[in-house]
Amino acid sequence: MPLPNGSPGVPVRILSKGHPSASLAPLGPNPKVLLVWPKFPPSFWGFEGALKMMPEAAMTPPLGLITVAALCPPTWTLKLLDHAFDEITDEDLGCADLVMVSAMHAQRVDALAILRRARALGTRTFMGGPWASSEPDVVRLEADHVMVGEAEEVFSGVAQALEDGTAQSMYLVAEKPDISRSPIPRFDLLRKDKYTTMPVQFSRGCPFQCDFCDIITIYGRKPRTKSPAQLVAELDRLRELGWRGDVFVVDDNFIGNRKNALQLVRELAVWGGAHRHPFTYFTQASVDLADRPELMEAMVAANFTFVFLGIESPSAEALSGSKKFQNLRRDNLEQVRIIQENGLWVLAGFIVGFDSDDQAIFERQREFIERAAIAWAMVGMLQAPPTTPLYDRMKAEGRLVQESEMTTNFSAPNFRTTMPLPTLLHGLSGLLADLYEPSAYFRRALRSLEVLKTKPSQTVPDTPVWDDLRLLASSMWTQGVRSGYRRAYWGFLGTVVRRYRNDPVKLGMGLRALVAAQHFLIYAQQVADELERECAKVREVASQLLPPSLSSPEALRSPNADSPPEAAPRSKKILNDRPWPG
Ligand code: B12
Ligand code: SF4
Repeated sequence: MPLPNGSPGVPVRILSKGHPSASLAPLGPNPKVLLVWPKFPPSFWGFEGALKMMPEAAMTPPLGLITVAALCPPTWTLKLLDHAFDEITDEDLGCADLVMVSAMHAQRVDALAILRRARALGTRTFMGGPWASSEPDVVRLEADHVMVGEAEEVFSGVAQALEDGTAQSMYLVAEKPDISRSPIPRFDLLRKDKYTTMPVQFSRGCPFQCDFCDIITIYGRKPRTKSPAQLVAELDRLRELGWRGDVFVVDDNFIGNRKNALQLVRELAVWGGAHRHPFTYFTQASVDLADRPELMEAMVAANFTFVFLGIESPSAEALSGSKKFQNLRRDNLEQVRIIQENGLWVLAGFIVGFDSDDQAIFERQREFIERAAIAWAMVGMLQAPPTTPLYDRMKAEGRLVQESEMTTNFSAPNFRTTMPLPTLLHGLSGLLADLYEPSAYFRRALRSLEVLKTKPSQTVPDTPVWDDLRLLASSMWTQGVRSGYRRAYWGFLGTVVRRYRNDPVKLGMGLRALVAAQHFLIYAQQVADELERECAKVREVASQLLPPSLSSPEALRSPNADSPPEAAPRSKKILNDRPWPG
């Protein structure tokens, strides 16, 4: 059913499913609205270990929620709570007229707990964000209203319906909005001292078609961008609010629309020059960034310092099998090197568990990562997120083993893999342990600085020296005195200071790698141990269910052995019922 969208002249369709929530009273024109961002479990990109040494409590705030906040009528009273550091009391939930929750899948345990608490206290709930968009049928059981899709062009109509008491239980936003009409997010609602990084978004969507990716099913394959002036206005707002330092351009693929990205970074360079470069930027991009010298040069001129690449695999079979064709056009190692030589420090994501992977993949990944000198390499398991072509294929092949259980990219896959599960768990465990063995990590980090060719235009924003000194002191105590890797720590610190004291950008990157070690080294080890424990359990369950010839360690270890068809899925349930290491 089409609903008024409140943006005159813009025909955006909302398909409403379910029932009008008639039993729920109108909110009236002045509701008190609580915006909640649930907790994450510890994760690779959560930097929990490093955060313990800092006054900040989280990396990045919830951009989706503060964007929705900017779409709320001005007569609504808004309060934002980030459960990473804010307590959420019954009073907060009970006194609100509406609790609006945003979450990605990884936050679902806490998101559900918050929705249930609010409901028990008689408060209305509304859920949106990437998880609601990918699994609305799970979310709708717990929330009074659910939005699937992006809010920009429809939210004023929905807000009106909430005020009037005619709001629906489910909104499916049929079209992707034109984000050049997106308002400036309500950065003012954030406790900025609690975050290390501020997010802005220039584009949504990605032109590629990797079969495991739900970006394209949630945000579409046609990248939509804001105008450069719009993004500059967001940066102006952040600057006025006193922010200095890191800004994460959270685009799915910053170069999805290269022409607009180039136009933006040229304007950012001018804007930065006029304001003594208050920010340093980082973003996510596809590896073909290496083929765009003009774009890399302009990004560096605008003060971009690092970039996350989705490399995924050194195996051509894995890349073509997953339709990641853009990574097959050239040698990815060479592309990484070009990007590093153009002044951008590279971090990247890698995946194991593709159908074509065999036991050799772990060593191939390790070798690639070492040769590419990628200090922060996230090697995770392939997962089949709902809505993706991979999910549909696994379902059609009868290989899905659970609907919605994985918590991180290190959880066992949610489908039956061709490689026996114990081999996969054990192989990833070994790979993580090798990559994040302290001397291997620091050696790689040092090489990543050696290959990086910083440019004179890159600068380090003026942040209070006192903050940096305090962090260094805390790092020296925690990592340099109390950690088990203190020798590698001091060796790295000494070399970085000696070599790069006259190159503030490299020095800064080196210190980031140093502090991040407290997260990556510990977290990777915990995950590696957990994977081994899971592996042992899978073998144990298999040995109870299978004849000895199929459940012997050799049979389960060998990629050529018949995989134990029943054992893997049944043991999966045990695996994911358990919390991840913290
Ligand atoms: C930045 C980012 C991160 C950052 C910061 C997270 C943060 N604090 O926001 C970091 C790097 C930490 C991160 C990590 C991860 N991320 Co992430 N991340 C993103 C990214 C690129 C941008 C998020 C963002 O700010 N978007 C901009 C806002 C404006 O968009 P939005 O949130 O969708 O909001 C709109 C609508 O959804 C809606 N809406 C949102 N909330 C609400 C609420 C209500 C009530 C309503 C009505 C509407 C509504 O309106 C908004 C405006 O249109 C997204 C991709 C994307 N395009 O969103 C992935 C994404 C959210 N991440 C994803 C994943 C999987 C992860 C990881 C699990 C990856 C991993 N390998 O470990 C980790 C988990 C994090 C953890 N600590 O455990 C997935 C989530 C999939 C899902 N279905 O839930 C996404 C979609 C990317 C992907 N497909 O891979 N991530
Ligand atoms: S390049 Fe990245 S964002 Fe684009 S479809 Fe592939 S995995 Fe998704």
